[in-house]
Amino acid sequence: MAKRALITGITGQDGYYLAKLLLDKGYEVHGLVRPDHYDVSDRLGDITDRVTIEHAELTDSLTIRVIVERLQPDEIYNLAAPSHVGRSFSVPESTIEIVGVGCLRLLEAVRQASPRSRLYQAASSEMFGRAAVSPQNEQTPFHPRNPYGVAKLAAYWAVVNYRETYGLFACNGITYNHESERRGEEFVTRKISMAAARIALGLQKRLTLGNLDARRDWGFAPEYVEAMWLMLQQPEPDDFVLGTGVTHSVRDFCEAAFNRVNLNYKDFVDIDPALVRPSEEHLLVADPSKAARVLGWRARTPLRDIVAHMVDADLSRQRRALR
Ligand code: G4F
Repeated sequence: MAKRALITGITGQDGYYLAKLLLDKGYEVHGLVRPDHYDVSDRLGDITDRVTIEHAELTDSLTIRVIVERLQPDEIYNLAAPSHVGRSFSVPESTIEIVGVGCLRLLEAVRQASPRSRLYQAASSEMFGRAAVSPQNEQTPFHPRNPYGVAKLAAYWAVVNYRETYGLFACNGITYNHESERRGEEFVTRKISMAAARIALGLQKRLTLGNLDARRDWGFAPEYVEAMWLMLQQPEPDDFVLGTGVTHSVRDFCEAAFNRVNLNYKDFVDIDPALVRPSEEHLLVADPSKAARVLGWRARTPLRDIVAHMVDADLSRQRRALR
């Protein structure tokens, strides 16, 4: 019989790639989306008709429990979150409510109604925040520096507690930044790839950014969902750091993106101090050796190829819109 998976946040970047991966493996895939989100075809594209949509807010424990009880999923992937770190400073309470308590609601639903379901929680490198050491691994102490990181840490500990207290098969994937042509335009990589494409086509004149010296450990999103799946196939539940182990600056990303369209970023980029975050960390880089050793997983695509993939996709999209 086909395995059944429930993905929260299926309309996001990772939700799409994970759903595609699971469908290709023969899973029956259900996706949880907000009740007001009826037409998901703009987000799910070619896989829209292959997934079943379930409607619930992550703030609605009753409906979540009913869905989990009815589906009895083999695997649950909790990817839903307001994932913009900068924005979480203006909405700290709802960030904790959806990310932190939302995860707890799912764990409770599993504990009460479907205890053999395996659960993956999308944890984040933002939990390390002011990291004492670099690179970070599964033993590195946490010190989140923004509401998003605090909320992800609450969810992380809820997962660990339900695993240790109730014996649930629940795992945290502590992911560093992972990008693709499906990344939201509010994130810096997509903002840059889109701007490079639009400027090359004469559709935009300038690009305004914050801190060009901020460094990130950027990987390729389709590879990260493979690790999520692998984590739930192990004999024992565990937590894993998922990243490339290499950092680049926002400036490096800009340079590569504009080079791709034969332009120099220096001629087009403006800096707006308002886009610089209240507390920025510069040391976040993964030590993904445990994932390599236990899961056999490695990030494979170098940044220049990720940039090329994103800029080329945005060029094609913009050209199609012009026709
Ligand atoms: O693309 P970003 O907004 O991603 P950020 O904050 O690192 O968060 C992403 O990765 C985390 C780790 O996986 C996730 F937990 C989180 O959900 C999200 O997926 O910003 C990257 C860097 C930051 O240092 C930011 O200050 O780019 C810098 N930056 C510079 N100018 C900018 C801009 N970021 C944005 N969004 N927009 C700018 O104009």
